[in-house]
Amino acid sequence: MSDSINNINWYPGHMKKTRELIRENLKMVDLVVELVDSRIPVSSRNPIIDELTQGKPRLILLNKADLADPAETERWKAALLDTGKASKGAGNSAGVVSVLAMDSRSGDNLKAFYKVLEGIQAEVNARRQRNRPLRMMIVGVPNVGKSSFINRLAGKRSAKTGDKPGVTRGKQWIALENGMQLLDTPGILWPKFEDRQVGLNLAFCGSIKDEVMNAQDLGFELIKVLGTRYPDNLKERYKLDEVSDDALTNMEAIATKRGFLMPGRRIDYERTGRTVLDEFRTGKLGRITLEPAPAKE
Ligand SMILES: Nc1nc2c(ncn2[C@@H]2O[C@H](COP(=O)(O)OP(=O)(O)O)[C@@H](O)[C@H]2O)c(=O)[nH]1
Ligand SMILES: [Mg+2]
Repeated sequence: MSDSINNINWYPGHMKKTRELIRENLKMVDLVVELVDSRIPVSSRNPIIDELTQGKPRLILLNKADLADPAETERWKAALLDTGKASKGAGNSAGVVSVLAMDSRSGDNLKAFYKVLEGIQAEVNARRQRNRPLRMMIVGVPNVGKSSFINRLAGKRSAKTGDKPGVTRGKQWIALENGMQLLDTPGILWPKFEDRQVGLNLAFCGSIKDEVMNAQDLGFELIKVLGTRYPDNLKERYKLDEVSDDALTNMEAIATKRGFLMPGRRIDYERTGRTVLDEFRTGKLGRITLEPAPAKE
């Protein structure tokens, strides 16, 4: 289900257009649901999301939680809620109202999501003269799981509703099981490419094309991060006697254990890198969060 959008380069003109489109869509919704990758909650966030959604309550979903370290996800939930509250602007800016872990593949935690929505609906109703179903849109960078999540919500019960008065022509609303409405097209945001580590993190998670770096180098960079953050996972998965401070030593030990050798017993770095990347992405290396939650003050 990978998106062709991943091939898009985000030029300034492109960003401007996307920003305008999201602003237009924002006028029609009561709530923004921002999807983030639990394994890289910083790198998978758009830098201008706070500015873009100002004035709208926002719900952050730490998606792909099934692949992330549960203890880190708990810490991230608290940290993102704190910063979301701190980033509240002046006036009516609502900011982050809730942060939830989510697995869009299994639909795990969907109940909690609906429960939060109902709380927000009650607040919105209290402010309004006339009650009407909550409307929301989903935003996030490519590959974070927007389509998967929408499919989860839409399920079998879903019925696409046609144009409604006051709704821009051509916009489709998906009716959720509780009667609320979801804009069927998510807002696709760009990640912040300025930082090398952000680019690496997105590539580790398969969120940007592998061509940005060959598997040998990218795999090496991942082994470097894992050696510091999750040495036990490396040790266990590849039956290493010990994990070294030196990433190259670890890479060679993995290759040797797996028999990734070429004629003359030369190390096949390419295959080793590809294997570690693949086993990280599919969760075979365990539940891993690459970006640690900030320490509590
Ligand atoms: N393990 C896991 N994979 C997910 C989850 N959500 C999405 N994916 C996978 O991530 C990839 C990108 O998902 P997609 O919904 O196309 O992302 P989009 O670009 O934001 O629409 C697909 O291979 C999905 O199967 C999740 O919660 N857990
Ligand atoms: Mg999609």
